[in-house]
Amino acid sequence: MVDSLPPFPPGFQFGVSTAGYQIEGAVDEDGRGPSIWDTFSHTPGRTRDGDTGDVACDHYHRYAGDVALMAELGVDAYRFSVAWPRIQPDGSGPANAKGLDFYDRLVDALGERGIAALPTLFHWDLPQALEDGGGWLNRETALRFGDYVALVADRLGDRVRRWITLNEPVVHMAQGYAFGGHAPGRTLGLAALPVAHHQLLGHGLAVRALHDAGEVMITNNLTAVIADDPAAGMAYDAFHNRLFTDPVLLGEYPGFLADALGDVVRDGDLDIISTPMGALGVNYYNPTRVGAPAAAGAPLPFEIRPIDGVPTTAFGWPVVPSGLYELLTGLRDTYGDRLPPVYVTENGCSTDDVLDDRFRVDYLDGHLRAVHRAITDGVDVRGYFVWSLLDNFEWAEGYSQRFGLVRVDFETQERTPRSSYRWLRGVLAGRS
Ligand code: IFM
Repeated sequence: MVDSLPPFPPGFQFGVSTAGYQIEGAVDEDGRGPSIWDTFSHTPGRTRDGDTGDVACDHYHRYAGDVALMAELGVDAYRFSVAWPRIQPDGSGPANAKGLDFYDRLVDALGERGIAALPTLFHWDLPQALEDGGGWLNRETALRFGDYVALVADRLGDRVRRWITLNEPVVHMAQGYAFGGHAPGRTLGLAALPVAHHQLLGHGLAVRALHDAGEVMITNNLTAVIADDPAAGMAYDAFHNRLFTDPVLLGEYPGFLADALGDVVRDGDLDIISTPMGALGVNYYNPTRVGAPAAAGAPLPFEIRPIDGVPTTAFGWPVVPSGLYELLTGLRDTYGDRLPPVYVTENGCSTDDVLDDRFRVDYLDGHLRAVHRAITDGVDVRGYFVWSLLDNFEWAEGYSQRFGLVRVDFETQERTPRSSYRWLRGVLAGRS
């Protein structure tokens, strides 16, 4: 039994997060084109047990029931992602009306329940046709992204007032293009760096396309760095965090990364990338401990080390709620008044396949207390979103990692709320 949480400021938003390819299924319906994740998950050996997102949680057909689950939970907002290949099956050209219709229905269903929609415009499911042209290694993809965002804003902008441009560009660059664990499965090492710049350019163009459409933010996976060696710590912080946050908030890249990017960055790009945003999204799961590389001549100036002596999630990720406090106060200390209001747009854990998920309750309780402490100490945090509403397709791990407040039986699609769902419902109902 955990003590009740301290009260959050009036207007603080509680929500849940999901992403298109992880829950929607219906990959061949209503004109949707193939994405890099369809290709990747259908390539033997790429995902655990060969799992794919073909059906996932069948949310495309069951969204109304899922919205009812959110309403019963009592959340203020729902973060989902729009699948680019539903809107532009080939990644360019006019909108596929049926693709937009789905998100139209979803946004209306949310509105009827008084739940604010928070769409993410890119959560890794790039249209395959764009990947065939180089994906995010190609500057053109950023321009195409700006066009696509304008199409979505045109259709949903009358009801959606808050948007996320990109989800976790660092993970998409590192896993998708540098190390190959995610789609599109490229293993370019440091040669993947242009992917960071082109995603950021796409972000900036999206912010401009959304200029009349309310509050816009980018969401990265940020980590608190535990440095065994100061130089290694700074290097890791630059690669993982500042490579993405400095350009959007300060209009510049960290020095050595600016050098590495060279003429990938063209005149005027940083002005576009640093177009003022209304907020910053933070996805936090765990801190990262780094030290100097053991081997001389290692390709990266740091090595990642285990964090001992703390609980770990089913994924093996260390549970350190104070890392979220350090991260939030660190952002304030680094960026000062350049830091816009912050939303924690993802936080959560995978657990064993149980219904009585006390581990998740403790995880969420601890992290919400960390957010509260950061607010008390002056960080302007405006919301917190649990990852995730439902068990879902956890990328290369397929269906083996369960992150849901609600259990999903992937054979029958039955949804069963877990203890954490009831706990959160109690927290939300208890708000004054
Ligand atoms: O499932 C992912 C999500 O798509 C992005 N952030 C981290 C989650 C858990 O790994």
